Amino acid sequence: MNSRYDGSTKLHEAFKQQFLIGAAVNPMTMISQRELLAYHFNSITAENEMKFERLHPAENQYTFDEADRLMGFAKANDMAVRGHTLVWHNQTSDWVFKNRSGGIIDRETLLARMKAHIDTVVTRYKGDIYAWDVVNEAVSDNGGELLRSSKWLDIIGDDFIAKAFEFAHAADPEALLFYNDYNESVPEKREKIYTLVKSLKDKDVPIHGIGLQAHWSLEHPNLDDIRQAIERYASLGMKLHITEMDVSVFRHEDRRTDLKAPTEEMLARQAERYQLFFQLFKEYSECITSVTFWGGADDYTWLDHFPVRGRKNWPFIFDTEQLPKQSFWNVMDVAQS
Ligand code: HAH
Repeated sequence: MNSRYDGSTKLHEAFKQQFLIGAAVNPMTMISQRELLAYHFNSITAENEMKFERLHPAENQYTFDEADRLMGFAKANDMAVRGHTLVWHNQTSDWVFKNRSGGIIDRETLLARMKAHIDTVVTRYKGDIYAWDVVNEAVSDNGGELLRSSKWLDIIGDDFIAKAFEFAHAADPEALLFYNDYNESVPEKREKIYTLVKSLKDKDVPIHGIGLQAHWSLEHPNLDDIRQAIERYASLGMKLHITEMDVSVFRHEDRRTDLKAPTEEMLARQAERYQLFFQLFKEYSECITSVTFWGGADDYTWLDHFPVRGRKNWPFIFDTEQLPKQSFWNVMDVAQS
């Protein structure tokens, strides 16, 4: 047993009465974080490998190799898989919206392409992917506008969202289908997400849950706004998944690039925040059934160099050596309290 993961309590076991504990993975971290992932997590999501552009780069070409490897990793380690994501305005191949001469296609053609994509992908992983982010980030961050402008919206119209859910449900009637978004706890956007999901529900669209991305930071959002978001979404009878959690050590406006490591103050505040978040998740574990981090440990995060080039971030509960931070111990305390 010369492993670092040698019998101490596993995070996912500590929360087995409440929710799954997930991590987003990619082909690199499935190797570099293999032991950590296998030990502490019982659910994974593809950070990028199941996005439209990766799976379906040309109309008659599907590329499933990396996604299949991820499914194999999950199976070998007895993990659940959340699918991410079927319909999104980003990381979607350009061909989808164009005809052979480069012009924009019509509604019926785009719906047929959407259906073909969803059918093929959802059917391939039927029975193995238990939940899908069917539509990602369709709600606008801007003022009065409900839906963000996108090619899906422009070409198909408002019902592109309902259609995506219907196609996914037809392909796998057992899969849990989610609407997933960020800034989910900001009151104005929360109300828009609520309005969208309510309208889907009122039309009997097969939607089962809301994904709260939870890209949070040391001060934002405040706990009360998160609580209100959970309550508001749960009031629609939706299951809730925390889908992409990370806690940036920088404020949104902070642009500094000089830090080589997080300060003690940042780590202490982060640990405090993680404790409060997990207390809240535990309190609402009737409706929250999965908590996924958007990575495994601080050695790799999409927040390195985003949104500030040349700046590293340390948003997780395991450090750059993949060892527990104070945040991890605080989360464990919540599980055992
Ligand atoms: C998420 N968007 C996406 O859902 C996920 O697929 C991606 O890997 C990372 C984050 C969050 C986001 C963004 O990409 C850009 C601006 C705001 C928020």
